[in-house]
Amino acid sequence: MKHVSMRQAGLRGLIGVCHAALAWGPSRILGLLVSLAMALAMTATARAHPIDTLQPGQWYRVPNSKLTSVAAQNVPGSFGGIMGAWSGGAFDTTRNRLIIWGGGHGDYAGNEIYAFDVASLTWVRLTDPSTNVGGDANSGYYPDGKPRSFHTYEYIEYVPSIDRFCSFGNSAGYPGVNSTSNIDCFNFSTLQWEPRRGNLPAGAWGTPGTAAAYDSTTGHAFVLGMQSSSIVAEFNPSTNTSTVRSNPSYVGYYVTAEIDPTRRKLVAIGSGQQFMWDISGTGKVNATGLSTSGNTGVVGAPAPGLAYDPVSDRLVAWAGGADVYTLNLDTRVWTRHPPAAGNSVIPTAAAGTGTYGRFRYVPAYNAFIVVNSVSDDVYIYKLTAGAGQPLPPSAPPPVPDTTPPSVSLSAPTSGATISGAAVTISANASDNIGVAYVQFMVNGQNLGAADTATPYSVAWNTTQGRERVVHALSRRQRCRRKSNHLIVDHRYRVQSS
Ligand SMILES: [Ca+2]
Repeated sequence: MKHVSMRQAGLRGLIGVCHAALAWGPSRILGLLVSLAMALAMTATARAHPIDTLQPGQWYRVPNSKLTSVAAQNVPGSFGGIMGAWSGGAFDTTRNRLIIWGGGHGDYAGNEIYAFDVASLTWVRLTDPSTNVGGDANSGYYPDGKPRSFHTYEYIEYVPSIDRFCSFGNSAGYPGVNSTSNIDCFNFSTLQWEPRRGNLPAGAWGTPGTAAAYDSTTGHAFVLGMQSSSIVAEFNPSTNTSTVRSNPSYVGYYVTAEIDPTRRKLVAIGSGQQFMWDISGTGKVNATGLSTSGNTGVVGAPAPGLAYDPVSDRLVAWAGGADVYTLNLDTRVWTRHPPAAGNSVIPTAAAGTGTYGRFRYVPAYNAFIVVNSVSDDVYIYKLTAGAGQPLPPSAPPPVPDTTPPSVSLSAPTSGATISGAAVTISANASDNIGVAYVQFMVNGQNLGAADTATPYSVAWNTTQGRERVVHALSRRQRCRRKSNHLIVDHRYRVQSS
């Protein structure tokens, strides 16, 4: 009689489930790259962007790009005040949009935000104006809790480090001339103003004409007050705290502020003034009068456009017409750049109240953008050759992990009698985010390497091992969640002779 012994062995399928970080395993990444390459190719052939063919020194007038086309209706005051009433703009480098927000005083009550989308060359109204424009003007807010309408001068900036559009203090809140030290930021994802992030120190607010600039090195914003006791404040958006960074000095109205990140200088220029602060260190620094030569005419303009160009490593100024000016902070020389031969587009005159932040650099296209009034078109200018730095493709939104993973041993069936040196064990595994791997185990020991791709299987040499020999058929299935692994046990009756 043939001797038959039975061993009982628990076979375990261990499934590793991708939570977030592991969700993009090698196979998933490959698929993403393929589809991205196809999308880019299709875009290039289907629709060229006018900026793509703009040559250095050329201007482009965007057809039908007057902000009036999307203006809010039935708002007290004149819509033109949103730019013309000493108001500026900012540039959202994440979404490639020029942001317009302003008005205030007796000019315009609307606190709605507009964006000019560079990719589609169209305006969009991101929010609607508050309907109740009463309340306490000293608070800086309308009764609905949203910031009032203000002369925004040059104190509004997009802050990439927190992906927010922020107002650093404010002036001339509708309908009066009230100023506040409020630091309010707007979230483009939720299209909501957030709770106040803090308040500026004295000297950085309270007078018209305040200017601000974003520092790409620190991710902080620098804010420059006006008049006799003006100071520079540095705002850290990760702690919502402001630090006084300069001793008080006199800075008159109508300047625009920008940071040269290469030389670590905060520069303010306009109405004949030129100031500079060294922001490379910490602590308080004094304003330095900036003595320049060359084509300095643009300095006399009220709050001219001023934006740093990373390609030429220059500050670029504009104050109407087709000429553009660059400042080399090493030599302190201004250079005038007349339009290129063949350029036929001349932008409209700058607003007499100032251009402020409505002249901006567009990194994605290596170009500049400006808008002068609600009834003027948008203009785009190319200073240097070369394409821009395309926006990074948006990361796919994280998938909520709401479904527990599941795994089962599909063959042989649990409780089956198996034998031999190469029994194929197969498993099924699934999860709403992704399955990282399936690890087979025998009595707690790994059986082969983790299987990272379907079909999940392993060859089991049942003639080896030290499993306990039993003579009764047994079957046990256990399932439990252990961290992000799901473990399923099957028991098999192993027959050997
Ligand atoms: Ca600025």
